[in-house]
Amino acid sequence: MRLFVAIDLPRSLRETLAGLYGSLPGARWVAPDDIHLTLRFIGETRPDVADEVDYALRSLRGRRFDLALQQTGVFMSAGSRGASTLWAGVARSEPLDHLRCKIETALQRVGIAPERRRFQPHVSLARVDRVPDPVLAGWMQAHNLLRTDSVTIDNFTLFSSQPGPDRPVYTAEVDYELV
Ligand code: 3AM
Repeated sequence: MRLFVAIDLPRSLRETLAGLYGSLPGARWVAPDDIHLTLRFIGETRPDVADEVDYALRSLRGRRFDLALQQTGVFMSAGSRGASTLWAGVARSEPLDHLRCKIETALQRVGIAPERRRFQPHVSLARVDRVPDPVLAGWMQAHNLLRTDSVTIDNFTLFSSQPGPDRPVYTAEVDYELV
């Protein structure tokens, strides 16, 4: 199974973000129920290793923290390797980095290969490869000052991802409490 660890955003934040939907013709928006903040992509995992991952994450003692979204940005796709992604940024915070480090350590302890890429906390909002550049630039300018209220994050989640007919299907497998 294909796994990733993420924060399943509280409904209030998802509703704020879903309020943007429809404002950018041609964008393919992430379904509001699927909006999340990825902490660590794990990838294809054997069932026995998935059990170990679950045990490692269960044993981790993480602290709850406040989270706010700010600004928008775009990851441009490299060639044909994927659609450009419009995202909402996450205010960098020590507790978020700390949680991310604890997850990384827990995963490496059960043999998951280290993550070499820099952590760029973001919430993917839409694929925008079909949006003309000037239209996207205008939208970004109008929404660059996006700010959401701060919400308390008191758990994180192990998700599985399966290919669906037109988009991946994300399933929350296990929630882990932050204290
Ligand atoms: O949270 P976002 O949408 O940024 O792009 C995928 C999604 O990120 C990413 O993992 C999240 C849940 O699927 N993802 C998918 N395949 C990946 C890969 N091979 C990947 N991230 C890194 N490497």
